[in-house]
Amino acid sequence: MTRPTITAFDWVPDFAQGQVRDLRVRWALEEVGQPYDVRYLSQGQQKAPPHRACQPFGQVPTYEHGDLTLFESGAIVLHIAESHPGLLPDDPNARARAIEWMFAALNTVEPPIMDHAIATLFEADKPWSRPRLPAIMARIDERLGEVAARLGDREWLDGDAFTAGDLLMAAVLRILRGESALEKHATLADYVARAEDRPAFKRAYGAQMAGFTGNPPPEIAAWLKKNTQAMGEMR
Ligand SMILES: N[C@@H](CCC(=O)N[C@@H](CS)C(=O)NCC(=O)O)C(=O)O
Repeated sequence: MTRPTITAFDWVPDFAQGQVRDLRVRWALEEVGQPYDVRYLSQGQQKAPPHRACQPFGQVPTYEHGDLTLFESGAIVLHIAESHPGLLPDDPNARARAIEWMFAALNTVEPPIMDHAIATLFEADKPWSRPRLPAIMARIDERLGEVAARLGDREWLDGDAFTAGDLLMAAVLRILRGESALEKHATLADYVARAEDRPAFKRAYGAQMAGFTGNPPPEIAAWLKKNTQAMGEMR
């Protein structure tokens, strides 16, 4: 039986370690018990033609298995969930609802959380980031309140069974790990903690962290040095 190969970075800044999106794919593979190989890219290689042939946007992760090559972590997690038991319920309606939560995580909840990451990290030094922050925080609060209201006192989004919808929702929410924006929604912070306590998550996280054996290219090291203070001030 051949193993799929995914791509991941050999180095990212500290703030991104444990958050790079190959984690979602590793986690899904761990949940279903599918061993995998990793092809590591150094920073910059993701934009070179060989990787662009697999990932048109020049990003990680990708997934290759047999004659199938996929990009987009959500599509990869869905493919893994559809081709192995364990992450999607058998009941067709429950299965559709789990997929609905996958889309909700990526399409409704993640965008304002990524706006926050852009304002406080990637563009922390830009003049437009600070004025934009209150509106971003308000949108995040609204979205997290809505997810918390639907979760209620359930263990997982659709009841007792952890699904690929929970995997992606927890992966998205944990971008705010340790931030008051998440902590103020105590049931969601607990939900993320429950997800992170799963043995499959711990294996995936450990594997991603162990893969950071590379070094930053000089221009990224210089950018980080220049912007660290601005990032600190925006947090
Ligand atoms: N929607 C894509 C986003 C992928 C993405 O943003 N990848 C980041 C790492 S988490 C990346 O490769 N960034 C480097 C770059 O854009 O050059 C997915 O979910 O796969």
